[in-house]
Amino acid sequence: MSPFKDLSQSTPKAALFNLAPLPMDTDGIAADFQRYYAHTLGRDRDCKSAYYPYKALAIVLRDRLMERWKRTRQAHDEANCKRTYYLSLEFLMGRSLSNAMLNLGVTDEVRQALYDLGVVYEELESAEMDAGLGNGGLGRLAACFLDSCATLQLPVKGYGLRYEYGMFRQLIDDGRQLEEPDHWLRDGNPWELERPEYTQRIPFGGRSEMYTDDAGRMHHRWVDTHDVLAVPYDIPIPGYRNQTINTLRLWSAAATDEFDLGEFNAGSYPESVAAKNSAEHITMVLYPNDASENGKELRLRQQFFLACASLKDVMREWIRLHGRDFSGFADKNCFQLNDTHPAVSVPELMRQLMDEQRLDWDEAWAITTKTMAYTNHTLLPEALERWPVRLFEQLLPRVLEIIYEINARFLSEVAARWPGDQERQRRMSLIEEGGEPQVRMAYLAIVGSFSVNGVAALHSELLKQGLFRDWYELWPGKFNNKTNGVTPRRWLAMCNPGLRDLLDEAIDPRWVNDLKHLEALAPKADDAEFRARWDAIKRDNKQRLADLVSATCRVDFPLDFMFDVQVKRIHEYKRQLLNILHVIHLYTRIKRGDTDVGAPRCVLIGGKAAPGYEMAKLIIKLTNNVAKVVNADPEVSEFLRVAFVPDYRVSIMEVLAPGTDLSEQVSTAGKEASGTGNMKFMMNGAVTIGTLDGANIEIREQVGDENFFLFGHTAEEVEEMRRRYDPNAIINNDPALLEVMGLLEAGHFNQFEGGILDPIIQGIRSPHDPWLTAADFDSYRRAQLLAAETYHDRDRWLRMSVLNTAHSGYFSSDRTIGEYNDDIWHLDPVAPLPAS
Ligand code: 26W
Repeated sequence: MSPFKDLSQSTPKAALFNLAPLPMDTDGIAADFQRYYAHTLGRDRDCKSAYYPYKALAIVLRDRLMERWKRTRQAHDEANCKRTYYLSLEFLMGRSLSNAMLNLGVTDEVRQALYDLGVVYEELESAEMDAGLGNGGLGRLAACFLDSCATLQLPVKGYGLRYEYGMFRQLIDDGRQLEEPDHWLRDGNPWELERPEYTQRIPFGGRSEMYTDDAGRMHHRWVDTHDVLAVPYDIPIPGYRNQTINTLRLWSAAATDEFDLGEFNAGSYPESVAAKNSAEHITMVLYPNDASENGKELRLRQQFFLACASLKDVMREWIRLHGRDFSGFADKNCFQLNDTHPAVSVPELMRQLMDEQRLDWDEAWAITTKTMAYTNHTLLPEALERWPVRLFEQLLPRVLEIIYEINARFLSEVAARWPGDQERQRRMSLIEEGGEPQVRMAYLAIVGSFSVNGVAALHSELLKQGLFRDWYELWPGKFNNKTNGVTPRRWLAMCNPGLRDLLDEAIDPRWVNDLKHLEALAPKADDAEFRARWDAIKRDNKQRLADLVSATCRVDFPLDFMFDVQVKRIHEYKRQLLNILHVIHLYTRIKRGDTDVGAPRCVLIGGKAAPGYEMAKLIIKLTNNVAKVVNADPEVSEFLRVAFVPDYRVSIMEVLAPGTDLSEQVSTAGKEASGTGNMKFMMNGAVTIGTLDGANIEIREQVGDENFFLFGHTAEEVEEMRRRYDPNAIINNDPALLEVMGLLEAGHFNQFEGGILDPIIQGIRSPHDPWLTAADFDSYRRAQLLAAETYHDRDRWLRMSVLNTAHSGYFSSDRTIGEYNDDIWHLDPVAPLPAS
């Protein structure tokens, strides 16, 4: 029998829930830790694993989150407040332990308690697996946003998928990437709370039919479906020291009993039990592609599964609090779509309102278009989602009918506005005609939303002028910009304790909640004593970075070298290749005895390649091959070291950002929507070398031209240049680049691997190279030289470093979320009820 049916005969007294608040002091925490470690987990002195002390501490903190969590939920219910739901296929949460300690305000107490018990905190911290339920920027942004919403006490709930396997683990073998599954839930997840009582049924397949109800009204229904259960798991999202705990609800797929047994006859019992698998496969694994869609059926299943389960969950809550009157629904609910991945929510909300709640089309459409808001995260055409109509027909027949109806009504609006403009109707249709008709998910998201935003100023402008031009002409008021941000809790207070302590002492300690206070650092850049302390902290952080590189790459990074870091997904547009070409250039100079290259430097590159992206994988191989040659040459390694850090992820960035001197943000202008790693580095006092792309532009505006190493063509110049791009002429006219290409072409970095780098060489030399790598080489080389010379001038560099942190306040995700709330969500903050 199902454990969540209401079968209990007992009626618990209020006393059951009347608990004294848990102690937050060292002794109280130590006592609980001991009890969980010895009694709950049953460990004794023979246990040598760091995992169990981690788990015991996680339970200690979870208890303390739990009591505040309930009070937050009750406060939201009682306030009858408007709420926002952040719908995302990815939440890249990383580790939760230190973040829970920091936000609960018990970091010192926990450390003291563990110290008293002889437990080393750092060991226990590293026993936690990263929750890697995302690819990169978009998924980590969702995680930063949840932190800010809780800190601002906004009633925002995240909805996502509980993938059994997160982002693959990257191993490097002979310089090449190998992928290994990330079974992150293997040892259990102390941060989640299963909520089987809120399970939802998700339909797939079947067909759509019409019927007449008792009142003689016609309706549609979706029948003969194969249903899958969606079981929610809740994760607490603590605000910073404010008693608020918001919720991230992740859905896990499970088979219904009838799914396997009803479908098949008694003769095929094993097959029918096996069919259970196909239901559970839906949330088995995160798709590891960022920036190229692959059109797999399972991915569309994931998208609908998230949309349908989340919308049903919101409906259930609405009906619990307001009954079946939907007239106030749009005033109290908002759905923020994280890219087009959950865009099937538009027709699915229509379906639930019409087919399940019996609203008519106009009522349902008014609600949908007043509640949906869409964020775009990329301009790359290959990343724009399109689903074959045929797939929709098989998997979601009733949803497809609704998409057709939305399209028909929309196109008649276009026809009315631009009579006779057939070409425009064809361009704007939600259905792309051609060999295989496709549903254009971005257009579906725009039609169904009242707000469409990009993630940095340039990106939002380019959307209006390019990709969404027709749409901007039709509905200019829908379009807006929300420049990304990152949470200063994780990305400064938690990952950089040295700097945190200095800031607490030097400026208003409320900086953690209001990052604008960092501005007060600016005058201190001129204070020599302050700079010396800044230098000492950076040095400690460089030591931590060097320890990580030594342990994972077997390369030594001397602390007095400039630490030059580029970490992000490997993609041609991000131009890790440009970075490597520059490394090769430095190598050629040093080899020739021309060692006047400014400060010696350690170049670190890290990031995962999508498993099917051969060029990205080759760039990893090239990096490792160059590293091998450079590091093995004693003449060179006096001035230059190179390493590729394997399995780049959130917990690695927590070590890299604080220890970095120079932040590489070198994408082809117009291609990187925003970037968020750039902000993490800046906050931690790194200076950026970058193009005028994404949020780099705003970073430079904030910090000032003189504290930023700018290079490269602008987005406009890039578009202009494409038509007459001649990389071979550029190479022939640039002795430095010619020499680099010469070494590559001579096989200097693939001596016993003949020809393997040819695709890279051909790419650089191709007049059709979309990333214009050769075009930016010379200005990149000059900017790098200036950076290295500047680094030599310790005072100058430290001043720049301080000013970068000082002017990074704008890039707090608290500012970003404040803008989402002011312009799109319009939520009132709600404080949790006081502890009884
Ligand atoms: C359909 C496959 C797919 C999967 C993920 C296509 C596209 C994506 C994302 C849009 C990729 C992504 O993470 N984009 C990044 O989003 C960040 C947060 O806004 C930005 O800072 C980055 O510039 C952008 O590349």
